[in-house]
Amino acid sequence: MPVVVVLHAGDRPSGMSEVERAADVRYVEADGLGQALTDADALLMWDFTSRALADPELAATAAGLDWIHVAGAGVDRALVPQVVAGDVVVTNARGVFDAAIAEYVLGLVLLFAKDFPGTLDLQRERTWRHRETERIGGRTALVVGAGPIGRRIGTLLRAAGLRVHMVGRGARSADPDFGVVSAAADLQQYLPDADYVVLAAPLTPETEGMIDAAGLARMRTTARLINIGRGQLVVESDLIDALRAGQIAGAALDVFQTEPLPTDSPLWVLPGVVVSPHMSADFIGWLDALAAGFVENFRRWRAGEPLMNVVSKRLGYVPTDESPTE
Ligand code: OXD
Repeated sequence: MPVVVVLHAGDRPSGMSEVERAADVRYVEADGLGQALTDADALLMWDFTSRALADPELAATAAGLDWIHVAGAGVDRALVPQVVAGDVVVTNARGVFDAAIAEYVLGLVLLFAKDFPGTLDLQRERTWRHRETERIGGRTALVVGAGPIGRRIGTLLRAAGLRVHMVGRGARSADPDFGVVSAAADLQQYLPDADYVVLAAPLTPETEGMIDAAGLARMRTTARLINIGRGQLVVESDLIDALRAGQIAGAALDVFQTEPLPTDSPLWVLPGVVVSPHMSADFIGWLDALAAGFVENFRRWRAGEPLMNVVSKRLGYVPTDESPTE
């Protein structure tokens, strides 16, 4: 029987009976990972936020496995140098989250434009204060990340009347859904045109810190930044400075450099900032959907069939027809 290690943070996946019948499944938290992995064949990173593989010894063992499945979209925690260099195949949960995240982002755009937080504050005070609110129709959203999540965000925002400018790894002029997709290398030049800058890119060496003081200075003073990708896409201290200086109007942040966001972070209380606890993807039923994706991939792995959602370890995400590799 193959040995499958499930790394979790206290909440085991359900719906694993098929896997348990066909494999020796070891459920462990980070402190038990080293021992569990010694003779293992596969690892399910059910806790996709775990930094356990930052440990070089564990990373070397993981690199010698046959397969690592990450129960999440972002694989940045799994792609440590040893894993990238090794032969181990890495897969993820691509596709599970696209619609939920897109809905969440549309909600944030509406929250800002229609000032729902202001309405709730006034309601709490029993104050009747009429205000005018912004239209979203005709506003421009710059969506950074042209993978399935970014594309679904772009599609939904466009359906809601926004003008959408997509930015991906490489530029292209004949994208089937968006026509033009611009290159992330030219991001700085597009920032001044955007009312909403939405970060939906994977965290890779190329995207880390892509929004810094220089980029924030190029954004409109009325613009809002929405980050549902990874905290490290933004230089958080630069963002705090920009918000304090009124260089941008606000930010909706679902991800942070340190999670949970420390209680003394100024982001909790800065005006115009919406803080949420890394939940944009987590629709009711997401855990079952994640487990089902793993079980299907396990079936394929046992049957020697091609796995779903194989990550390019060089790129840091699953390439698709619409996300060119160059
Ligand atoms: C993910 C996430 O990567 O939810 O899946 O951030």
